[in-house]
Amino acid sequence: MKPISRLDMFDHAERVLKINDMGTYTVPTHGLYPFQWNWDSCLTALGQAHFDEHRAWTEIDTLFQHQWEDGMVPHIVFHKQDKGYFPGPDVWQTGRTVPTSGITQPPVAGYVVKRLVDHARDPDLAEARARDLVPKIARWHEWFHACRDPKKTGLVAILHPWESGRDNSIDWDDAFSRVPTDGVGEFKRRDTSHADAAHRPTDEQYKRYIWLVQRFRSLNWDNTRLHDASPFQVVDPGFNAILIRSVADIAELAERYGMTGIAQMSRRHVAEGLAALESLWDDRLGQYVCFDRPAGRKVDSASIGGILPVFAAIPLERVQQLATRIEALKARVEYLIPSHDPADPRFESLRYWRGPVWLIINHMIIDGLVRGDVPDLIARITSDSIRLIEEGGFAEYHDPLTAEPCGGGTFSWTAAMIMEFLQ
Ligand code: 9WN
Repeated sequence: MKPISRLDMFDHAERVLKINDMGTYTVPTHGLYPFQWNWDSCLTALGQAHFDEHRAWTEIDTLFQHQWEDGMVPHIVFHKQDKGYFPGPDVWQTGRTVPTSGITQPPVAGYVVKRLVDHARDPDLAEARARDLVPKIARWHEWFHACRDPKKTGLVAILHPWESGRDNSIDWDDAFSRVPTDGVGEFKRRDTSHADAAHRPTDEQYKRYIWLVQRFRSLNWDNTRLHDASPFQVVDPGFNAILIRSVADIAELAERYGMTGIAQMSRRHVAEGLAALESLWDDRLGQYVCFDRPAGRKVDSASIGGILPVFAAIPLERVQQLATRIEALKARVEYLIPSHDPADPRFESLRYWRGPVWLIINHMIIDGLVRGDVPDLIARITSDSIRLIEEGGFAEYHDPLTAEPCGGGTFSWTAAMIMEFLQ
């Protein structure tokens, strides 16, 4: 791979976004992911806004055109047929005119919309588009609170590892081992024909992914039943932090636009979420950890999901502790921040969410660290992120020890995040 110079990097990133632009939505990368993915799209819009704000808003509008009647925003919208990805619409069978998957993904939309508004060069455009999106995003948030926190604990559960966006994280290993594989027929994975199998989840994990899809499909994707029917219900601190942050950002926009009901309801959820998040703090690891709902216990796993809460308005003392946690990781990798602690024997530097660095995560963590008065650490994470692209190109993710590019290449959210880092 030809190294990418820092001087050319911004323009190069813009080219990547244009290559992946399908007109009204952007694919994460051609081949491996030929559809619209929920959190990819939202984070990609942050990059598009650097050169075309209209286009950025369209990206999010398109996603919300496929919001379900119950409020859920699906994790994939299958705009066009493409045999290159498994599982496609024929497996999900959600019965929608434009097919979608039946699960969701980390709700970054609220955060992204507020960021687009705050950085807008065209504030009138931003306000008009945000006014339309705020009630839709608030409905999605309400869906989370109603369907993924039925006992009103203040925290929501994911029902499928794909919902976390961190598909094969070590966080899920225990809970996932209780997901059966019986009744899963033969299938042909497509991902491993585009990307190195050694960088991807295992076949065993794929069987369990599909078992869960089949289970939810047998319940007609009725979200009032899915939570209790799922053997996999994990409370991920990172996912919850993203939700809490987005709810807080929507509260602020709603207040600005006189949408008082949304603002009040959102503020209440933020307060409940932040209070409950505290129960996931782990003193030994110095970070947050997941909670396995059916097993009724915390998960002993030092992943990036437990550092991501810095993205929400957690107490300042916790921000400092998470900064210390990242400082400790500095000695174990060449490039921050690994998605799992290398001190854990389960760490794998090349395998997807079990070790590699993801620039979207670096972006959110940097944003949160601003409250912590740690400029050197922020500068270090930013420069590591840029060095990864210089050395490994616009890959989906990178080895934190060597910068080896992994997964798909020419990747939209990697390009978008670089534009944010370089701004
Ligand atoms: C399943 C598109 C998506 C990201 C996820 C990432 C990966 C899909 C897959 O790719 O997941 O949704 O097939 O591996 O884990 O975060 O949104 O880039």
